[in-house]
Amino acid sequence: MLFRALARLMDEPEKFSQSAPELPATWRVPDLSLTSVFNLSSLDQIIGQGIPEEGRVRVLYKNGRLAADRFTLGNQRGGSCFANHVNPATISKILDQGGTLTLDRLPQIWAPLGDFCRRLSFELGLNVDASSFLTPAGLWGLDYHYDIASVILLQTSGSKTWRIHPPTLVDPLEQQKCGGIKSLDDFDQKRLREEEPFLQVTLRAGDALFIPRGWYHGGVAEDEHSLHVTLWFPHYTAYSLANMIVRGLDKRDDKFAILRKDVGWGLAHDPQRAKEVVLKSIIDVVEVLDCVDPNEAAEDFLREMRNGFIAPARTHPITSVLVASVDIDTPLVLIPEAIQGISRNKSEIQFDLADSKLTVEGRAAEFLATLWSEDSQNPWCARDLALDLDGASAILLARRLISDGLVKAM
Ligand SMILES: O=C(O)CCC(=O)C(=O)O
Ligand SMILES: [Fe+2]
Repeated sequence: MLFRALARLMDEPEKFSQSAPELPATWRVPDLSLTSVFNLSSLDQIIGQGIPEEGRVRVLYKNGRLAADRFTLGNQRGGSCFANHVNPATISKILDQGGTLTLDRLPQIWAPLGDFCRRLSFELGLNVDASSFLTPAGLWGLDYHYDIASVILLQTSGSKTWRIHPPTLVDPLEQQKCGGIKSLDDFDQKRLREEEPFLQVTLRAGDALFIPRGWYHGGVAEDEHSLHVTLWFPHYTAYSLANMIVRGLDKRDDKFAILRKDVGWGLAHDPQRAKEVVLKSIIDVVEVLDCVDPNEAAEDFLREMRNGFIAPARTHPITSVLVASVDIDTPLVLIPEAIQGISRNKSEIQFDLADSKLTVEGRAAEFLATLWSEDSQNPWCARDLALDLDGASAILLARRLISDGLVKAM
């Protein structure tokens, strides 16, 4: 695997790809151009366009999260079809008064970060998501909290000082999110106020900070604003896999029929019978679990996981179809990270994308599969696809690969 994205972020990408560090760590990124992958002018563009809020935009003001209708257009202008769009003028006012602005699921709306995270996901075999946090000078952003994913904070402009404390609950699960300092018990609140942090660090543009899942963190912007991108590295645990496997026990298969039987009425009045029923259910589940085909379960898992990956960038949906922009000799490159996996069926190859599948036949398919397995960025052209295809069909295929976001013209 070539660490084209990860090596921009850290010096030892291979080591990180094998297992994330167990302790918080901070470093300077080797490729400082990463600071422009998402910066203040990116935010200007996104907010200036008045994007739909869609649960993506969070505004934190005076220790609380503002309801979306406080900073969206509502019915003020343009009628209700723009009601959920962010009002840029309101965002300016709130920022001016000290609010923190957070954007989630950023790879879907900011192409340079989308490209970076798609590639990171490919290199790590893990769907990496990203958010941004903007805090005005001298202010706290979020309350102390922990995240349920390990994160890398990449400071892209300004600076923020972080205090990081060890977890109380090690390896928190999805449903064990932290609701901020007020949701913590007295012991943890006191600890965070009084104990020396494990790490205190001021991040400036080009600095990165790794925070393992479960570790408490809180940050205050220094004497200028602070903007950072948080890269989320999800965790898959035996618990989350078990959930998925148990969900799969609803298949219409006789082997699983026992689990569908009613366990009986009147249990609310009969604790002893309730106990017996629970015991029998445990025995039944264990027995049925024994019949689960691990290959099928692994396929379900991969399918579910791949659905969470960032879809290929479809940058030419119009011209790839309507304009003859590709001829037989136009230099093209594959975008390996647009493809999550491949499977073969006779002379067909199925390319699995995050959101769809593409089937290609014959020697053109073999040619593409080889490029993918070599993680190749070498240029080629439609002529290379014209092995058992005529030239016109090879060009059509190339155009389809471009519109599907697997290939780009150089
Ligand atoms: O910037 C902040 O205040 C919060 C950011 C944060 O918690 C994170 O990036 O995980
Ligand atoms: Fe966080």
